[in-house]
Amino acid sequence: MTPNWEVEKVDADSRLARVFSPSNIALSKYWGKRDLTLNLPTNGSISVTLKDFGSFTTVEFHENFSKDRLILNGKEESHSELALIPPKVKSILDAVRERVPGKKQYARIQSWNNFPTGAGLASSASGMSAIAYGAAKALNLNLPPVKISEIARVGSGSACRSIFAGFVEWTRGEFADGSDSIAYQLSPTEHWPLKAFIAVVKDEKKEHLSTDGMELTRKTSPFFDSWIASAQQHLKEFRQAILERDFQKLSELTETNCVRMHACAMASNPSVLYWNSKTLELMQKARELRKNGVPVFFTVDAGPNVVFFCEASAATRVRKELSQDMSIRLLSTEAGEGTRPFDAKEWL
Ligand code: 2P0
Repeated sequence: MTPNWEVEKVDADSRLARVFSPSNIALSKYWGKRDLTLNLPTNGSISVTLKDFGSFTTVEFHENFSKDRLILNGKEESHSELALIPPKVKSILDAVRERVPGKKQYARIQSWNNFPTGAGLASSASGMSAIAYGAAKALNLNLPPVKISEIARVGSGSACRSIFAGFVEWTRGEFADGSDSIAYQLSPTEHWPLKAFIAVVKDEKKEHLSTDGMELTRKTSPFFDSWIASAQQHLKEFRQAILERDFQKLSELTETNCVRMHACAMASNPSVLYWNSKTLELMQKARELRKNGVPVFFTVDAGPNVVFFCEASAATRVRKELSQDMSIRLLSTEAGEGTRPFDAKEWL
């Protein structure tokens, strides 16, 4: 189906906003929740916001709407026989609506992802951040980005990072209400414009949803406490490597963090195993290239696909090496801006 960025308003009384929200890839990963409802993490994380891949989303409020609706990639999403939208989406809408005096209005959300489903790009990160930003904008609320990020987090943890550009940290926080578990920009895109290649290994839906995988890991992996301690402990070094643009250091930290997260998940019962043989082969490929002087490193999210980050100067070489592999589909992008309004005409 062809995306229709230019969604028509119901009529002049509609309160409508169009936003684009990018996906993000964690270098230091969020894997474990200390609060399931608020999506509070057991450890801080650091990500890179992606320039080209994300969700184009229209949020529209109207007094004539009789329920909230979510239309995702052209298809109505309903959570139950009652045709309700997913509870996490409702939580976002309610958190925004409760700030507006007067009669509650229902929303119609239409969201299009411009990346293939199953590409290993967290569609919940871009989708939920787009809804939070779009709802606030449609209702003319002048909320600071950190507040929108907090609202987005309740929809999906990683969504709180997509609000911001470049390198973004999401702190663990200590408080039960989540007020100190916030995302902020560590450094802007232009500080270190890394290139990213996503090697899509398989387009099938993943075996474990992230939330389920995280919970199973937290409850059953004997390595969970060590994973959390290690992830928390390395955050300072991550910040330093990014601020100093120390590629070798960032490579080591990112690959170690990725392997530890997956090792911890794999040790769950039943095992939470996202990799396949191709995943391992691609991870080795990054290491081999780096050994030969090419500044590139890998990371893997909750799926079999491998993301390669490299210095801009190495992008041609990395693309050439990876495009020889006919069994993967290669997507490329770079670090980019955070959630923002978009003019539909830009995309037609
Ligand atoms: C991350 N992931 O930091 C980690 C690394 C996947 C692997 O955040 O349950 O979709 O909605 O809060 O944000 C994916 O988890 O999970 C994720 P919920 P989310 O990017």
